[in-house]
Amino acid sequence: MKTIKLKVSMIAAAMVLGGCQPAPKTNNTDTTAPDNVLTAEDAKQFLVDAQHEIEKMQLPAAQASWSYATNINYDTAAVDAYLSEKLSSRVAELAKQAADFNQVEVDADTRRKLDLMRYSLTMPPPADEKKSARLAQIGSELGGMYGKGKYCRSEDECFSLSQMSGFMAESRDPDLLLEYWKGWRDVAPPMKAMFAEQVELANEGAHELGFENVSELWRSKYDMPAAEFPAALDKTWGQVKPLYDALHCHVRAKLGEYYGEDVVRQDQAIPAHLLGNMWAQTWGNIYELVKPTQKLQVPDVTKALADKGYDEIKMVKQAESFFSSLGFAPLPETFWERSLFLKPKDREVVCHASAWDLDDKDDLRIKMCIQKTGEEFNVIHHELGHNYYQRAYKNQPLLYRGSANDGFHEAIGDTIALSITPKYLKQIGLIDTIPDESNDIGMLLKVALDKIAFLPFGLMVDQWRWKVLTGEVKPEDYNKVWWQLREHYQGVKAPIERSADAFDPGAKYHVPGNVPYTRYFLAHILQFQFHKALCEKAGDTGSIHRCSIYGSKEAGDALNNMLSMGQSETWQTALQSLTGSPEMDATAVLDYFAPLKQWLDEQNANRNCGWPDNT
Ligand code: X8Z
Ligand code: ZN
Repeated sequence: MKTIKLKVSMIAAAMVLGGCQPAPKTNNTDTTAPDNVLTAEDAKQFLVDAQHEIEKMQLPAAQASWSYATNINYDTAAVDAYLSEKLSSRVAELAKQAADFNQVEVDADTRRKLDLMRYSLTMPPPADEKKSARLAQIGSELGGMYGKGKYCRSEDECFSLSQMSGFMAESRDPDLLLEYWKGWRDVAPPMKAMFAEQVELANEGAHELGFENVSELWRSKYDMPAAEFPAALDKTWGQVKPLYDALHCHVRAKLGEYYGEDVVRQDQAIPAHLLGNMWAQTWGNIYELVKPTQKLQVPDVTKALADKGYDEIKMVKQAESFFSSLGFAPLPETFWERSLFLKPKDREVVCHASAWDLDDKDDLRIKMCIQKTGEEFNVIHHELGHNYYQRAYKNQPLLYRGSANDGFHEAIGDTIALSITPKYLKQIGLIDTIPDESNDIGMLLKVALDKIAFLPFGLMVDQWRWKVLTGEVKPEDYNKVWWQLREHYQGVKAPIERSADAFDPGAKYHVPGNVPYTRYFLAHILQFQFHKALCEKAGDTGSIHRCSIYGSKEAGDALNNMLSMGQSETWQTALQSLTGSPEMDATAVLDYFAPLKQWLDEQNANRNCGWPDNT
């Protein structure tokens, strides 16, 4: 992860990689300005050169990274680590040079670019060559360990994560669920020592860049002081917590009815293996267990895709056509030629879905081991949202080729997926009739099980990581604190005692992959703000949860305007340009789910809600 394009990190979000040309003037080397004093002109020239140099280094690094992620072996690992180290060590040098201009008076645009350069690395390497190479090697190895991870029940019966995710979604046998839950987590203990070493090395790099530690660096990227960012998150979480608590209460009660109250105790956190997802981060797969008792029509997208004969490529084409209906140009031919849509049988790949922009021109790709489910249909929209964002800002200067903040990048495809309503499914022929509004509680509950259940998970991953990165939590307490936070935020607990060497955070892609996670919390709030604003532009005046912006050029134009800004303005300005307000605000979430909240409160009236706070 390092790319400005993120390529290396594979998600679209990230950072600059680095390098630049004739060394920019620094305090030590400048010979043109009197007394070696850096000037605003020097800063501008430095940025021109630096962006040019980085641009040239990025493509090969991204190609090596793609080759590794789509074919994990000894050689691709070596080339990826080599080029990624070259790039990130050069970017780190440039970031330090950018800091030399901290006291120079420059215009706002120059200051923004210099700052973006300083913040661009996720795991900054120390200047020491050996340490920098070791950091790159660890990054590459951890990614490979996760990608290759599997659980073997016996010598000749092994399961991939994709397979086990499918079982977790469908099985209702608690013993089997526990077996997969536990089996997958066995991939992580071997990562722990390397992860701890990586933290040390990257903290050294962050320190050289003038940050206390990597935590401060990560929190510096939000157009506000790093120290104020956690409070902004807490405020938003406070807005949605009553809705989460109501959902949790209902789900726990229904799981208690199904599995027995000895398995799901009604005064405790919910055991993590029963929620239909390997990490208990989205719960939509247990809709059937928690749905209202009255018969409701809720479209089953997985079934509709099968009934209509959709294969993986057709699912992607359908998602593309949504963006086309908004006025976005079709994806390039190379997207179809170079993307990875299916899990290959002959080699190991990193199946975790990602979107790539290799050259900042038109080489867009996704990498996914697509399953033919409604859930994955949403993930395809998510990934394409990254690609369309990347294309919209490709003409910005390199340092502005990014999203307004990383939550924006994660929110775009999800925003589009909020428009996969029954009305839309009927329009594209996936279902035959649109259920009337009396069925809406079912649909709202299904969406909440994914989107509202996700929120505390989206928050806690980096609450854990920030503590790890500041050194507040040491390796011996990694797992203990992970589960304290899981319980505190999510009200979810480990179903069995965890062993002393367990490293459960390592069993979540973004931890070994070093992808900051707060972006997904932000995205889950922002997407409702975007959806509301776009529905207004589209002139859809009905209930917000029934709105689809499919076919609206007005909505498409408004969206494209924000996407094309890239990172050239603060995220608050970008947000205002689309929604009319610069504030991140969960009111749009609460409005969307208002009928469900009322229904949940009625269901929960005589129930015991909540779980013991362990902090
Ligand atoms: O990692 C992703 C995307 C790629 S950026 C598939 N997501 C998070 C996750 O899977 O944990 C999307 C939602 C949360
Ligand atoms: Zn994403």
